[in-house]
Amino acid sequence: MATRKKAAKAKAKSVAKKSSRKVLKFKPKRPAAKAASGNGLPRPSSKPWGQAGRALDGVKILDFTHVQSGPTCTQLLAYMGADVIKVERPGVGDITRGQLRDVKGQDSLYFTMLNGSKRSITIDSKHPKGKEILDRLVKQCDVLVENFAPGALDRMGLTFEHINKLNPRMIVASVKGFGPGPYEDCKVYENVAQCAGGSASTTGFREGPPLVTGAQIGDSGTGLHLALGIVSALFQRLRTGRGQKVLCAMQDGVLNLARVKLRDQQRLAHGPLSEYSQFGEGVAFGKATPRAGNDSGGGQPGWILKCKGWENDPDAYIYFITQAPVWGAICDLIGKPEWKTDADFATPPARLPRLRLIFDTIEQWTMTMTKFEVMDTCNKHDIPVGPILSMKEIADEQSLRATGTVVEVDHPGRGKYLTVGNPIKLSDSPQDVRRSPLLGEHTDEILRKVLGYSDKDVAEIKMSGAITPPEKPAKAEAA
Ligand code: CAO
Repeated sequence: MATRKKAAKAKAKSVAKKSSRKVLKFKPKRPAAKAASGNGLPRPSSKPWGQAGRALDGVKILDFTHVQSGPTCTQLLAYMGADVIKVERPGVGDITRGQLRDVKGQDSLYFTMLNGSKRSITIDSKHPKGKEILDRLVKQCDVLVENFAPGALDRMGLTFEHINKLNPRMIVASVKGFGPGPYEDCKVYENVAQCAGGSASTTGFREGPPLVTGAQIGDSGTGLHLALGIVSALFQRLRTGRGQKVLCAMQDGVLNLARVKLRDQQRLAHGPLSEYSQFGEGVAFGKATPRAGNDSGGGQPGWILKCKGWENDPDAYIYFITQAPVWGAICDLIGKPEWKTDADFATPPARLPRLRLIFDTIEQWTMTMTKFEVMDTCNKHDIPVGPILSMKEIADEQSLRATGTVVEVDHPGRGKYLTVGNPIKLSDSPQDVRRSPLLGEHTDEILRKVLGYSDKDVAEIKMSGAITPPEKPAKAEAA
């Protein structure tokens, strides 16, 4: 028995030796591999910061996304340097190309602002030749990202099993409205997710109906979560050598962003939420976390207050937080130094039932200045305030242009437009914010350069109808 074990061990050793010899025979093209340090990782690059490529250089994404949630994710990955190949239906493309159009006949801002830095290929995924091209793409890419309605990818024949068989390293990432459960088959849009994720019931004023927020926390928020899932799966793949499924449900993504309200739901079991204005106003709490208007979500009371010009400017407001450590400075600024020692105002618990009076008094002061003057004055005293910036002010803000958060790009059809660049800044990975592609702009290039099709193959593919819109039926001849 022992000798058999020994023999097996010796055999395994010789196989390992042989295979390692095999590996050694392979000559790396780039000297970087030679530079591996003792822990197997490459030595720190000697290139200047920002000149050693982008964070996701070399990662290929098969982008089957549409509308907003999925495209947000793949656009971020493209900004980080991934080669994002967007697959679109011939002749139609992502439905948002034509939605909310501002320039006749041109791709809408809805589309262009969510699909920058990508390449576009048109493929009919239900055409036999189209399926063949897609299989080739699956073999070539690292990640497939999709946000179709539940089951649509499977109906195209792209089940996880099929993909995994073709390319075991491929990561298959999906956005769906709901995770497994009673609603998993539902189609979901932004506001549905905001409602189902607990955001709407906790947004708005107590006396009014639930409100959705303008920030697209269901779509863009979930896309952002998905991007993190993909990068994590890519990192894990370095160890395991295999891909996996990544799923982000929009309901889950919204709930993750609304978690402080689930915190408050549990606190309710132990008494009223004393930092909510409702507490100070003596209004009883119900069974669920209520809407709290503009009350601050943290423990420090905060309200939105009018500033100079509010009568004509809908955005002449400032968010003002009465943070405890700067209470003395606030009292001095607003001309109420006596509140620093008055027992009714001196401590945070004493102030809670008097928030309306306090904020009304502060507002009398903020109304004497513009929101920017209030900000300048308060900043000197470390008082946390935030001007309510309109989208116009944001579009004109030069510091956002300087950091690449707002970027102007040029489009061959619609001219110059503003887009939101990468809000995540990496010190050694330059940003890659380019205009969105025209429908099918890179079909030829991808077929040849990524998938290796010859001239003859490409001609055949073009004839097959797999990458071109279906012919319009000939008009019936007049009887
Ligand atoms: N070639 C051929 N067919 C294609 C294709 C291509 N390149 N690309 C898409 N299609 C087909 C799909 O296969 C699907 O066909 P079947 O239903 O016959 O299998 C069809 O187009 C429609 O796909 P869909 O159901 O995803 O699109 P929809 O407009 O009906 O629904 C949406 C849109 C967003 C509600 C749904 O995709 C969804 O619930 N997605 C998940 C959640 C999500 O991301 N929501 C956020 C959207 S942003 O507000």
